[in-house]
Amino acid sequence: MVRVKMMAAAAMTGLLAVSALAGCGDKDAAGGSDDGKLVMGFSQVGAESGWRTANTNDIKAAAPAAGIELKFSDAQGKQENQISAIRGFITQKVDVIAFSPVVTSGWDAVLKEAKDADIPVILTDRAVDSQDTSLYKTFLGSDFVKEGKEAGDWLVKDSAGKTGPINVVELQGTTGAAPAIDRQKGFAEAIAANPNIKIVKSQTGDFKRADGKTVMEQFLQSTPKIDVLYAHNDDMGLGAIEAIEAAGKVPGKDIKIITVDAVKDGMTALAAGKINYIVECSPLLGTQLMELAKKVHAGESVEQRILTQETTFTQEQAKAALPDRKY
Ligand code: GYE
Repeated sequence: MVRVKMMAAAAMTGLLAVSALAGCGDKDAAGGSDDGKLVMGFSQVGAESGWRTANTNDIKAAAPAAGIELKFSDAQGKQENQISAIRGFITQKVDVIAFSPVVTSGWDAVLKEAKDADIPVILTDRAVDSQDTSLYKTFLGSDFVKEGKEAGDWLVKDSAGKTGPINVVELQGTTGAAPAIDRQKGFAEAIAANPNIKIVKSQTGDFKRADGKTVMEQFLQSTPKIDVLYAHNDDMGLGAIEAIEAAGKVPGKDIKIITVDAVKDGMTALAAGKINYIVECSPLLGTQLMELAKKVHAGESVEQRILTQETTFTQEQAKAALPDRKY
């Protein structure tokens, strides 16, 4: 009787084990899905900007083109959603986890969980501040300090020979996000070359158009003389343009505007003379990301840091580039 019971229990355990496996992303012994496809869990920041939409579309198109099954999760701008999405991917035993961390800090615990589960992690677009770099395989994305520096360099050149103070207001990206921290830093370093250039106000607009507009309205009310707006992305710059026009000023002339991203809407405003200069940040990371996923899954070594190729645009260059702009 006891023996029968034990056998029944063993059979049940066996069944449970099988169903547990089947529930785990239908993995085969090699870690792929049943149909041999590599499975990637991807946690996206949200849909805060035109850049983000272009990035999401590119990743969603690149996965099937590379024969990769994509499990896509939108965190709606919240770190806790990203952490639970990553935990979900670990439970599902995906082959590779990729994510664009909304902020830089607070990832060590969940990255450790992925490492313990033997699931390689790829950072895409934004960095984390984890000291232990073995927690992820690589970081694919732009050099945001360089972007900020290029924005500042343009202003230094543009202000050459001008006397008197040049008052700059700054619309920062999401507080604590790598591109906000680094674009602020690079810009500040570059404008130090001209002591006339001063940042008189600096506040977050969360990379969103609506926030760019409301914060610019406040800047306009509180600051009598604004010469330049530096916005960490096109969307905030475009929102600010609405506020500037509503205040009866001419964007691009009364207030010069520098932004980062070079998405179509930004480039259109640049070509129309409402923005003065845009530093490009490419959202088209999908194809490279899928190639990296295949490599890390195969156990091949990859570079710890992979930089995106980027350029800058003046108003004339924007006019020439617009017809072929992909995003
Ligand atoms: O510049 C901004 C987006 O992380 C590089 O996030 C990205 C930034 C991009 O919301 O528009």
